[in-house]
Amino acid sequence: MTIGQFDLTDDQREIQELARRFTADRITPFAGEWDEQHIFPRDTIKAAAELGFGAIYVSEESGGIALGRLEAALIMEAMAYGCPSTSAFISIHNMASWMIDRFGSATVKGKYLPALVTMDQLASYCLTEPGSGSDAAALKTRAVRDGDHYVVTGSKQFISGAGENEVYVTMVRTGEDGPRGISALVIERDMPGVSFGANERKLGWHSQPTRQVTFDGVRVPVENLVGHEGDGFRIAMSGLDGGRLNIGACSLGGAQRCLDEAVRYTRDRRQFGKAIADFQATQFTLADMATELEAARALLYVAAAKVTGEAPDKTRFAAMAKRLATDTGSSVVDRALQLHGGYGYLMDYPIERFWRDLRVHSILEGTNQVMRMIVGRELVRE
Ligand code: FAD
Ligand code: 2MC
Repeated sequence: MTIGQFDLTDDQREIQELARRFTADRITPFAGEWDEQHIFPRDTIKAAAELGFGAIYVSEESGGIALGRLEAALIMEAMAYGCPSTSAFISIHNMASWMIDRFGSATVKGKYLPALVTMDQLASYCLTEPGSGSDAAALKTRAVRDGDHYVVTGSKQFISGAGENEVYVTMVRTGEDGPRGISALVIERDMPGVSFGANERKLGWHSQPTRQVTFDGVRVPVENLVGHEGDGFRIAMSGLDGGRLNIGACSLGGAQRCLDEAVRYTRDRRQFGKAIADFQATQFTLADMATELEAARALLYVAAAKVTGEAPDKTRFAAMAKRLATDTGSSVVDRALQLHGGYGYLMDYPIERFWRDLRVHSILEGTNQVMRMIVGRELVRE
């Protein structure tokens, strides 16, 4: 879709169909078990890479499939129909890999991207610290230059994939306080001095681990710098422009699944002598769910086109779309749960898993208050 053209192209429909088929075969039948037993589905993730889904917007020169952000959103949305947690995990890998491809030197790209595009190695994105979440530019992990190495000390909090993933695109302080003193470094899991906390016990996102990462005097070659010293915050934020679209898309996909489940369930379930879908109250609820979902999807697709096209207002649109898609997604899933009555609360039906998985999308990759901050301050600045 280009802006002003309100339909997907044939190529976009084809990629969407490919992702839907992959989801139906490889994700949907297993996602309940991954959630319940906290299984990290590395084989399925590797199979996604065979379709190019490990490097969706990485350039072809680096082995990626070089698609736009709308195509990425379509893929994430389709996979989230089966499992939002696994889809979001793949999104984070894509974001970190893209940062290396877009801003890295030939050396750092050559060193890491071949194994990342095939997902033989997986990448994490390390911005948040125990003392700096929303105020990301206050991060304290320090990298001090020592000859042709940086010596990195500090810790990162809530890192998706930590412990499992091999590659950590890490925002570190090489200079002054504030955003301009931050650089982006690629750190490997197996470098001496890297260690991991316990796997966090979470409400949702059970198909992937979340851990603290600690760097204790880790010696990282200077060639692992992504971009120049001081560029790290800008690089981290431009990664998040796309990441936020994908998280929004994961909410749309999860919510669409729950809407479809609710339509099916309310047509089958009978009370007071008829299907509950025959009550107008039910139809009005379903109508609102579908309408709000389509509105959020439309904004997200426009925002995705803006990020692909490097539009000047892309960050604001990505923030608006993330805020609306994640809040709407959770609200749609909540109503789907209500329409299932007591059964919606049981693990026998998938709704409660989506309810738990989508909840965190309003918090991570920037809370929805931070999204409002990004939009609001630009509005009053204009
Ligand atoms: P805080 O910043 O302490 O915020 C607490 C509350 O205060 C929030 O409601 C917030 O919106 C509000 N608030 C803060 N400042 C303001 C303000 N100025 N105005 C209004 N309200 C405000 N991070 C990574 O770097 N990499 C990852 O892979 C990653 N994965 C994650 C996975 C999970 C499961 C979770 C839960 C988090 C993950 N995060 C990751 C961290 C996530 O990005 C942060 O949790 C998030 O940015 C919020 O930071 P915080 O938790 O420190 O909350
Ligand atoms: N693209 C490029 N550059 C950007 C940018 C973007 N989207 N956003 C900001 N910048 C630049 C900005 O232009 C400025 O550059 P300069 O110094 O040249 O003027 C610099 O970065 C600093 O920007 P701000 O002045 O906006 O920085 P501030 O400290 O006020 O706050 C804020 C920015 C609040 C928007 C940012 O800290 C933020 O997004 N916080 C939320 C943190 C977050 O999203 N964490 C997610 C972690 S990842 C995760 O959760 C996962 C699951 C992977």
